[in-house]
Amino acid sequence: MKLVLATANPDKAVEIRSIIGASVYGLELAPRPAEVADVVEDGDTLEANARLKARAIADAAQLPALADDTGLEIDALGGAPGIHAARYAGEDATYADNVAKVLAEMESITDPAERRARFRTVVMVRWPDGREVVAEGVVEGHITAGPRGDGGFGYDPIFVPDDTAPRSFSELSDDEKNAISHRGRALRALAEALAD
Ligand code: ITT
Repeated sequence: MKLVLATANPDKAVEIRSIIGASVYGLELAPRPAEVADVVEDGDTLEANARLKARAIADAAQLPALADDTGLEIDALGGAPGIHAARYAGEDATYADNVAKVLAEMESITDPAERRARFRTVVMVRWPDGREVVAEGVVEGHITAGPRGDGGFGYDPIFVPDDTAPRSFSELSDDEKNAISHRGRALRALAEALAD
């Protein structure tokens, strides 16, 4: 089976390759075609945004495309940043800008029980003819008081999964993160659905 990766985020691409490579035997994953313009992610849900990315890449490559859309839901912020995780601190925000904004907004909340959050990923394979297979993965945890660890990307330094507390995602090895992460869970569920 040959799939084209829809993500333009190289950090996500590394994780997707590692997880799906271990879950689907004989899978060939082609890189995102360089000539495809950035996809405007203006859907209202993770699934809608995954579909926008998968459709654009499947149409351009005329091959089935694998897309992932991920959100971080923080209860104390009413579910924000949610589907707006990439640009939470503004259009050209860096990972550090987004992390700083979340920490500033949560500064007054000191009880970890009131800092509950979860990552949610929707993954999709979409064929050029419109057929789709969709799966979701969630990991529950809390937001730290400050960044911890050097690994991972995005909000990893401030997210502690319940499964590995007190270590943040950034304090885990790549394999440890993939074994419990939103993306790992979503992609393994997708692999099962594809096998069916
Ligand atoms: P593509 O749309 O091109 O795939 P993106 O970076 O916009 O890349 P998402 O919309 O899925 O991807 O993710 C939004 C942001 O959420 C992303 O830029 C990171 O800041 C953050 N994020 C996603 N996955 C993450 C993870 O596993 N750990 C920490 N932060 C993550």
